[in-house]
Amino acid sequence: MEQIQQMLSSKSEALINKENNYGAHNYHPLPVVLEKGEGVFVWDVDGKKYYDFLSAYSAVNQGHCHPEIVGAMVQQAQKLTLTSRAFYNDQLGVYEEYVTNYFGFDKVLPMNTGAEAVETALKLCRKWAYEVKGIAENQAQIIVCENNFHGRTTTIISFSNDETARKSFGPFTDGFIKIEYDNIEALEKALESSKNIAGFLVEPIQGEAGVYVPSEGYLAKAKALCEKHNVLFIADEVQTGIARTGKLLAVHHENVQPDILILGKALSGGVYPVSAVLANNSIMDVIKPGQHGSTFGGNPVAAAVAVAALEVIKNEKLAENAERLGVLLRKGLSDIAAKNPLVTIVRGKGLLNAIVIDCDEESELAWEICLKFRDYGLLAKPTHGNKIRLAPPLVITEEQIQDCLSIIEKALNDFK
Ligand code: IF1
Repeated sequence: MEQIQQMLSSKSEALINKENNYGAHNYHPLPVVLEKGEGVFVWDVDGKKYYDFLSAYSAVNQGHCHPEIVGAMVQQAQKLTLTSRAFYNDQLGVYEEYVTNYFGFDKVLPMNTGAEAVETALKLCRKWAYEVKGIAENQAQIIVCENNFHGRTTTIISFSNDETARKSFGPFTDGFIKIEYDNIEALEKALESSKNIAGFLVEPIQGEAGVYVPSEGYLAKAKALCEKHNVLFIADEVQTGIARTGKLLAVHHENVQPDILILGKALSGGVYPVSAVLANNSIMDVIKPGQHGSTFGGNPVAAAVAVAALEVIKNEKLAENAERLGVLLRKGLSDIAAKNPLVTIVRGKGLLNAIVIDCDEESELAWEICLKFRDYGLLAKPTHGNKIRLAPPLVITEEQIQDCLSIIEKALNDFK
């Protein structure tokens, strides 16, 4: 730690100290203080330039400060920022039409953060279960997966099995059944175990678990089983959605259309908190005035920003770019792994990838490697101790990927 501190400028150190002194200690950031971003790059307060291989946990898919998205935000912010949903505004309907056509659903319910959208989906699912499926009040069960990550609210952590995220935050919310991820038999058994199953909530790729890609066919089979049991298939695409994995949605790799789709993060290109829940009328129409909402959800800035962010995805063919460059990145990482025993596994889809470092989850090694990446001009962060997520903005070029592979190889060689 001493050595790391030495390398920081006094400017960085002063800013880090402010966060330490005046901010709650709910994070342990990599020691780098950023002040500017453009495309795949960010700059620290001393002017040093880095490749961003975290992309704000996949929120900045369109690249930092995309001029069209920022432009839409500035323009709208100068005209009208917030009306609340007590009144109509001239942006929301336009966005709602656009986003529902874009993803192929009848309706959207706009929220702000990913966790709020997950909460919304859970409430929607339960209400559908009571009012359409006919489950007795308060009896609905929702199936979730082990090692899930869906956010930080009290209900969401109720079905997490990350003890760090749960400890001393109870009592928790009932009504969830946890099964093994990527285990279709476990899902079938759970679906058959009770008449009170309302939904199955799943991440198409588990992000927090270290970019765990399920077996081919898992999502399609899971969707078919849900259909058979009249259970809603709820896809949390907050992290995997919006071109990150090489398709517009990760479920599209298996031609699945979820009953409820949850989006966040890149829905705004990372410039503003925008999240959404999409569903068809038979589900969404159970929500009536006054039953759910948010002061900021569906505000005109969010609406304008989201339309611009989704246009960029299409216009710049970012799903195709993620698909093509993802293959290249994993090939390069596998070549590095073949020469360096420190990297035991390379996995991912599109530009959502991870390497697993040959050490246990308590080891500091992956953290040290990320500090070395930083020194060489690339920012990434360990997850679950020994995995490093590698997820650059989707606007990255082939040449830049090669450059980054050289940085990664050089940094890893320092630990050989
Ligand atoms: C943190 C991980 C990423 C998500 C999925 C909902 C949400 C998230 C699939 C909630 C949020 C975040 C939040 C961030 C860390 C992060 C994360 F490492 F935990 F898994 F992205 F990789 N569903 N993911 O991944 O969205 O309320 O945050 O907008 O520090 O909590 P949110």
